[in-house]
Amino acid sequence: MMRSFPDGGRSALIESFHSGEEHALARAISVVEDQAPGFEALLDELRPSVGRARRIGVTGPPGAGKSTLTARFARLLRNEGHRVGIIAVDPTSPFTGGALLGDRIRMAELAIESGVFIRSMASRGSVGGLATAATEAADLMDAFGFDRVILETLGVGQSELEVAAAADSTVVVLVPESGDGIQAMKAGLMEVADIFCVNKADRPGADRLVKEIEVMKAIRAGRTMRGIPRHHGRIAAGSGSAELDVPASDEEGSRSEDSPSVWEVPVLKTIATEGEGIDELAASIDGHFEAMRATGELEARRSHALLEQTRRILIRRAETSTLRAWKAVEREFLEELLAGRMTPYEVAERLNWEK
Ligand SMILES: Nc1nc2c(ncn2[C@@H]2O[C@H](COP(=O)(O)OP(=O)(O)O)[C@@H](O)[C@H]2O)c(=O)[nH]1
Ligand SMILES: [Mg+2]
Repeated sequence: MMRSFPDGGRSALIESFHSGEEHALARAISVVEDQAPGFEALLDELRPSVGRARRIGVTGPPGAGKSTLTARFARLLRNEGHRVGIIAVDPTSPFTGGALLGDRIRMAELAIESGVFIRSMASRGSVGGLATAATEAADLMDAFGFDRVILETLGVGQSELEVAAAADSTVVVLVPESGDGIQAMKAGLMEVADIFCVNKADRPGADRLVKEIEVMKAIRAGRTMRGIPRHHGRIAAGSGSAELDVPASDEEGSRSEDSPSVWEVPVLKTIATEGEGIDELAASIDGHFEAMRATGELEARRSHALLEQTRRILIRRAETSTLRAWKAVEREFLEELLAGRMTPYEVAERLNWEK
């Protein structure tokens, strides 16, 4: 165990964590991100301090202005006296290093100016999935005492979307020049949106995009009324978790279009670079949270997120131990496989440790 905590062991790390030393938070996130030996025990010990932060997901296509918007929003929260942590899931490939650098600089400026804690995470290569790792980083920030945690993630790909969907409130950022709200619908962004933000409203076509989104919302609402639940696709889509769905408090059959329990997803306009519309965005995020709290949706959502996280942890453990065991015997089977004396299925059957 000590091996993974060279600066004095887990209890020392936890001690400096609890006394509010940021380097301990950074270290804890690294331990968790690397899944270093003992990382689960660390999370487990900090667990009693988790659960106070509001989590806000910011997602959308690359270049939509998510980081710019996040930085503005974080500043506003700081001015209101909140302690803010940001997790930027940065999927930028080495081929687009420019954008990555831009992000880093903007974020670094924000960190220095306003004392916002920022952590960027790679989006690939983590066993157990991105959403698990990002949620664990958010748990650490929460336990550390940040009362607002923003998760910025690219709205492309299921695992990135899961990060945003695991938040209490999810803001979907779109821009006029991408032109196509249709694209958003295809990418599954409609399903995760609690608030739409049409950024770069200084560019032509913003009003048209707002209308497009409103139309798609209406189409979706129509579908919802015919019995397709609004939130069931939210986290579960593609993750095979339908069987673990908690009973939804918002069963579609029991609510009507004008019921106060239905959150009307707003479509806001912002110019992030100018800071325009940020107050409205912040008010809307607060409004969403209060509405969820009032209707019991918050509890339902967090219960769902907890089950999802538990399921993912289970799968990660199975994957980790299977891979470790496989690595140990891989060579034994290599020849059999290559010579065609065994099929991959026979190998799998032989190695079925669960039996
Ligand atoms: N004209 C205009 N440019 C913006 C606005 N918001 C962001 N940008 C620019 O769009 C580019 C991408 O922004 P960034 O925040 O990195 O987008 P992200 O990839 O979604 O995080 C940057 O050059 C920003 O300065 C806006 O409201 N109007
Ligand atoms: Mg960004």
